[in-house]
Amino acid sequence: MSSSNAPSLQTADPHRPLSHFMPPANWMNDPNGPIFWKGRHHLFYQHNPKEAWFSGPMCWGHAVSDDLVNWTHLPIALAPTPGGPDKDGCWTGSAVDNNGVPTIMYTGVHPEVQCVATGGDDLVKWQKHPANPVIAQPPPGLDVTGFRDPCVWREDDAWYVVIGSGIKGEGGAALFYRSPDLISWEYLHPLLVGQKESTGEMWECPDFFPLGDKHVLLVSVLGTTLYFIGTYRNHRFYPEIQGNTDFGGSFYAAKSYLDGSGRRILWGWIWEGRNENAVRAAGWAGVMSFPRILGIDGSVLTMEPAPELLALRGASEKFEDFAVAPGEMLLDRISGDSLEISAEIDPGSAEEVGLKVFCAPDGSEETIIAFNQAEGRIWVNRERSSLSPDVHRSVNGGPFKLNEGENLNLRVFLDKSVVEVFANRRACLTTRVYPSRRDSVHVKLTASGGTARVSRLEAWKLLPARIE
Ligand code: DQQ
Repeated sequence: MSSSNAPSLQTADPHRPLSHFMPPANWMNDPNGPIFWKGRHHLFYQHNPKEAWFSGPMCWGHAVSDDLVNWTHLPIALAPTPGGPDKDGCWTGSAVDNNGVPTIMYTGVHPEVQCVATGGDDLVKWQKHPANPVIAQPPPGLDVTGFRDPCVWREDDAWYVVIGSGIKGEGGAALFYRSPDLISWEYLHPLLVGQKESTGEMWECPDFFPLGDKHVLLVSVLGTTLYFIGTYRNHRFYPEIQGNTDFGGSFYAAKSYLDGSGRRILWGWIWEGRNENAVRAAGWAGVMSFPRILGIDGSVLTMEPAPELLALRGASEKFEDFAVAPGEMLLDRISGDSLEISAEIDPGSAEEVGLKVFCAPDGSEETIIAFNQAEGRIWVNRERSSLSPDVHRSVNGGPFKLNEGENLNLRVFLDKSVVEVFANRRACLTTRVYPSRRDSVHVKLTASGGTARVSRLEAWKLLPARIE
């Protein structure tokens, strides 16, 4: 089956990203079952191939890459089977290597049940298992808020899965099962149950994996992907630390996998930030984040853009060792709506330092990335990012502190309507902005309450990826 109704790439659209992965057209949401298979990265994703909206039954779109940057679209991997347990959609799940047999476990709707499909060696054609649904209902006796998004892995003795769920009145939950063969499943217990007041009542897209000598559980809830770092022992998870993978308010349903060199790579869905009419008029929706390499540093989940992204660096400009006095400073040698900016800033006596991007010459549009050292907070402000009435306006951020003597290290990627910020490897902010003016391309630095010092600031044109 191929992606139907796909117009040509809309490169004339000023807001359509050119360096991030997206389907040729129409709707995309969660990354699904990323897998490193026979030396190549396969990315599946929730896709409505018929419309630029979450309105039709979901399929698994599919693409493959040799380098995490350039992608080849492949035919749709899974589509609903009329009358089958996935008749209303093939929702999120995982892909694993079952002794040489590529196997997907995913959620069929409605109701939410778990299904299995096996693939050929090229991962292009998939057969749904005759035993579907392999898990036909939530564990008896549990009053759940949902039952979806299986995350599957192999341990020495068996296959294991956690399924996104929640206990009504109590909190989100990751329900834990074991199987000898990926088909017959035995419920064990919840791997973790949250408290609805702080971490919501329905955990979507759980992702559970070892990292260093710890284990990490990701859950997507309340518009963000949270992480828990802890210890996994005797099939029980003991969380020790909780954090947020992204403070920008536009990064969701994050899902990871191991590549051939043992790197844990994370993808997330960057959703749109404008109204349905504007999205439908554009004809596309949803962008895949840049791949992040995960690590643990002390008590913190570290996230860095994959080094492969250096291939997207074009012509550059560099500034070294200068002061930013209170007020704002135009960086007149840098401009564009496709840029990577890397800056090392000593906030010095400044209470707040900021980087403004997508600035109009008259200041009528701007997007602000700012850090306030007194408040210990970092955020992205898109309240004045666009003069268009169709866009979402918000300030999104979270707690962030520098260690004694540490500078603020920012890596910022601008790709038309995507802003992805990496701060000191331990905080990320992803957002969407849709400047209405073609000349909203300027970059400024700001300081308030004192003077900051930039030891290095470099900017590169962000080159388009080859996605075809
Ligand atoms: N999206 C999927 C669900 C998942 C949600 C459906 C998260 O499986 O819970 O497209 O964005």
